[in-house]
Amino acid sequence: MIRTASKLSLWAAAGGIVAAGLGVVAGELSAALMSPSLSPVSAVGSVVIDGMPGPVKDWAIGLFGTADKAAFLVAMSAVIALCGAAAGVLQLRRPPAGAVVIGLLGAAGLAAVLTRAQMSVLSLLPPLLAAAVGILVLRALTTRLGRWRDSLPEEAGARRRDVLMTIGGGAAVGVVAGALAGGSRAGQVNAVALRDGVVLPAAVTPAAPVPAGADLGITGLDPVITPAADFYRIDTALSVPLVDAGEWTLKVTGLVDREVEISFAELLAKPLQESYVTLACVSNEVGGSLVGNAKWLGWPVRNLLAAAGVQNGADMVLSTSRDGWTASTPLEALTDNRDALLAVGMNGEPLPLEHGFPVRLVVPGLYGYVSATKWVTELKVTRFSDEVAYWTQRGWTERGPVKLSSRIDTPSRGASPDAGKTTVAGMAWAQHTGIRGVQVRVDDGGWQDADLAPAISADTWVQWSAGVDLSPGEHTVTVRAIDANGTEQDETQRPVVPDGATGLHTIRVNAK
Ligand SMILES: Nc1nc2c(c(=O)[nH]1)N[C@H]1C(S)=C(S)[C@@H](COP(=O)(O)O)O[C@H]1N2
Ligand SMILES: [Mo]
Repeated sequence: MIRTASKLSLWAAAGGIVAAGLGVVAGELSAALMSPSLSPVSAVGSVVIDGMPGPVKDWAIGLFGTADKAAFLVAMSAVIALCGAAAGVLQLRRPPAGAVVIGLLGAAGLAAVLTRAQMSVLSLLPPLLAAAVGILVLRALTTRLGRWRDSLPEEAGARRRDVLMTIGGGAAVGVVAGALAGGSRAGQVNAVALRDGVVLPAAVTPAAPVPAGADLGITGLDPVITPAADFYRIDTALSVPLVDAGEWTLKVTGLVDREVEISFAELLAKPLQESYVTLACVSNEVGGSLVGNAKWLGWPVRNLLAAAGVQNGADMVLSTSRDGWTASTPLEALTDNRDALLAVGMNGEPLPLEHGFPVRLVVPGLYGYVSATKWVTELKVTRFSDEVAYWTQRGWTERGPVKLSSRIDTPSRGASPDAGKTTVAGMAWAQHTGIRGVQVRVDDGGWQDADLAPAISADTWVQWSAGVDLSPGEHTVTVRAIDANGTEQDETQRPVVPDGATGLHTIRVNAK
């Protein structure tokens, strides 16, 4: 007889994983139907993300880049599977300890849902359902395992098949229902369809045409206008907030003469304008790719603020997203002549869902974490001394002007270009100031001027290229930028925390 305790424990662990998995799937599937904007898993994930110490999150973003969410979900699945395995073993040995573990998982889901901005009565049911399904399946499985353990030799085979069928069947149901949950979330949420139905009006004030030659067309160099599909994505939203544009409104509250509220249709009816603005993330390392340039269509925020009547004493606007995330933007940056936009369009299309559909903020010259609120629903006029935004609570500075920066795109790091004349090219940016010059240096040689492509505007990055002479062997190539005021890029190496990295981008190449 091989019905040893350890073998039974393995089966119990497998059964526990299936039970936990079915519970999760039940929760997600019911959430997809009842509360698409908030599921138990996304709620727990958001709580963990919000509570993560800044450096850990920073490390994760640095390590996984924009795949941070996928990596996080894998880690979460592993934790749930471990809890499930433990629940299975416990339930077999000391019932109802396993059921209690599953119940606690459900309670964690419920508690997490309760903390979220999108919470509704309907969003409370899925975690309860998840726990109920998990516990029922766990009990059914351990009952069968117990029968197998206690069976007479002649019925052991049948009992064993019973266990196998239940675990296998449960796993199959889980996979199918899981796929359904994923599919129904995508299918049923009308934000996708609604976005397809949005027709943006033409800009009353179109962007000035992109100057000829703004894109040097060099292989390996990022395009000067970033396609939306390639645009970096950074946010704390584990699942993209799906906002119905027909129901969306933006409220202006706080230190204003009168609160105002604007709908999407009303916003589209305003005289919209278009401009190219380069967005950058404060977490971008020197030489990194968390920066992109797009043509944004929108209405200047200052018009909406003027309609509300900003009161004296205010110096900040706290913008809030549908999912509760906040940014603190200096009032001045939203009201001065830089044309901070309530953006509805990106590169001629409605905003992609993951870039803030239906409306986001775009403020030239400021890092995204203090300005670029996606899925924006409220602008609260306030003071820096009264309100603290999401990332400032986690150690980042309350104001985040973009730092003068430059990057080498080609040759790529560690490349082996042909010795002799080699083209080096990259990007440089100093949003809302503009770039005056870019210089490159080979090894410890002198600085050599690069050729600048014509800039689209002072709010966008510029491409540059330079021909350098490389003798055969190892070399470093370094770039620095000079902004329109004549300020040279800061050479001191500083980390991204608390207000953006500094230092020069250097690549190592081996000329052949
Ligand atoms: N709602 C919401 N908006 C957000 C964020 C977020 O986490 N949630 N992240 C900000 C940060 S840190 C950056 S860098 C930009 C990135 O915008 P993108 O994803 O469209 O490139 O969005 C900003 N807007
Ligand atoms: Mo960011």
